[in-house]
Amino acid sequence: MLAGCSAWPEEFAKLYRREGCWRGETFGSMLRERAKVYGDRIAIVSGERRISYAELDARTDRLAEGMKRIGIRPKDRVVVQLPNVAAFFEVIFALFRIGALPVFALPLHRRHEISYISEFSEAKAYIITDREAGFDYRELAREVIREVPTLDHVLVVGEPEEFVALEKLYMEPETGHEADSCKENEKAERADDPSQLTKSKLRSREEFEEVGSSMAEPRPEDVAFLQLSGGTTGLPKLIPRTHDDYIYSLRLSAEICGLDENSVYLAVLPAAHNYPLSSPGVLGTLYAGGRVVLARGASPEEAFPLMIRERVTITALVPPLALVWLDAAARIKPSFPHLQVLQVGGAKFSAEAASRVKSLLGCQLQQVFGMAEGLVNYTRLDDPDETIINTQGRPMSTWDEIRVVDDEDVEVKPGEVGHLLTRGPYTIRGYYKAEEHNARAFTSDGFYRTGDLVRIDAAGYIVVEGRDKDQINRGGEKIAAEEVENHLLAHPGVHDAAVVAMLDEYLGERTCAFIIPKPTVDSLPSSAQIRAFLTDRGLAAYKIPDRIEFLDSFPKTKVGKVSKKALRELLAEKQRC
Ligand code: OOB
Repeated sequence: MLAGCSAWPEEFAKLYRREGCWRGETFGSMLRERAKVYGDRIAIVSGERRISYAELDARTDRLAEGMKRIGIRPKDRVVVQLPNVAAFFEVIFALFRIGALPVFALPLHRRHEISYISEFSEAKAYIITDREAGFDYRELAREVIREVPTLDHVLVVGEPEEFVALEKLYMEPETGHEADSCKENEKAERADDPSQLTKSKLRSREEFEEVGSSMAEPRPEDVAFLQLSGGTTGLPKLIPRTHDDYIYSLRLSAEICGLDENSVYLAVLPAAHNYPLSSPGVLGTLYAGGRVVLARGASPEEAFPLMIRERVTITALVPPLALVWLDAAARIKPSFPHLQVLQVGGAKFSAEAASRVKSLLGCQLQQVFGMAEGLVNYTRLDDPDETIINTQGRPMSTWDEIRVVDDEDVEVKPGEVGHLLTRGPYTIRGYYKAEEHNARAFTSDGFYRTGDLVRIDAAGYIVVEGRDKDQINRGGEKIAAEEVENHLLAHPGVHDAAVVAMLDEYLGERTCAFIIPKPTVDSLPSSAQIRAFLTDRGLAAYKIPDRIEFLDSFPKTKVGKVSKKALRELLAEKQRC
């Protein structure tokens, strides 16, 4: 296994293989197999582009060759920050084929997050799009490469400016000819001289073939990629997922969601999130031989026509988006004759909203309670309405082990609320290079402490009751309070800072920062100044506090720690006024 990752103990690995959870597949072989079976059938629809399985497979191969030519090797880390475009999947499958590891960044991440994960993972390359949603990622790349010495390459989907166009890597090295039959997505300018591809890294064909042939195929037990954790600490944590464990999770997800080659999955959430990637998401749909439709925006105006045109059968939303869709559906009464399942997850979906899904959208609701660390729970499609509306589902695998415990790690009585611990065939045994944190985040026998407070009903279904982790769940986007607090503390006018969740009708939660100003500072910094300061530090916009309150001191717990509970109560009082 990759250095810095925790493998499953051998007896568990044996068990998961014996029980058929881990079947020895890799993502590279999975796509090859699907291309053999489904050849000309469409795998991905992105705007006007329709890419067949065979084409996806062939383009992935060419891209993998191009990446090897510029020096991407097995186990190299490559930060991928792309919106929902077809290149996202060509890139990750190419990296999987090489045995290099995508490190998934979210489109909303900015200098602080990208520099940190690039540096921490010692990434060799950073793959971006040129512009998206009014933001120029090349400008971000310019800042990031100044801070991260390991980054040899910036590859750009679209107009590369001084960087390298990803499209050039699909070309044959000697001729400079594009080896691609799907030309409409290519940019006009192409290098006649392939040595233009990168300043120094392009190898001759001989050298490349020699290096290429010495590269071992990735193995199923190898780490396939690193994903970002929602985080509870000052610095984001990276989650290593293996081919074996991740493919198991998406195979099972596809089964539970009834996917087959006639399924059409609409991806409206950013595909780098674990939920739209694998629950069953894009990868589960490809596993089942279905069709993935990529949406650039999630609004009903964009998504509804696409649902009808592409005969979408399943899609996945976070609760705030589901509310917007339900309101729009109540207004315009659309008809989605093909839609079978609407998944809602990532944050708690209210029973009230859940009960409106079937009548307004004409499909079954499926609640999804999962985490990038592994465990995913689903309500089943044939569950009674009451279960679907009031619970967050049950674990997808019979090999998922669940414990609900009190503060002393003793199991609570059935039906009582406690901390959810879990281990299983697709739940990690440790974060990447985080030994100290792992000792706290996992029990000594390998259970992951999810930080969620849950109860389990008589039928074994989980109801999420709250959270004991220091995190804000802002409509599905996770924010580690400590990370934002550390940035606030760097402000010269801030003496102390505490970030808490603030209840919000639409997003479920927003963030509020309580600040004690430095007594030595003449004038109090304004909320706007503090926000601008955080933005300047390169923090993603969704982490910037929605509300800022100034206090002279913080309420304390009996042991002298800042009482976030008291701060939340204070906030609720202020909200009532
Ligand atoms: C998903 O993954 P993450 O890693 O962004 O966030 C995980 C956390 C959970 O520990 C829980 O606190 C919260 O998000 N959460 C929910 C929930 N789904 C996730 N809380 C209440 N109700 C739900 N339905 O969010 C994720 C990963 C895979 C599938 C679905 C969601």
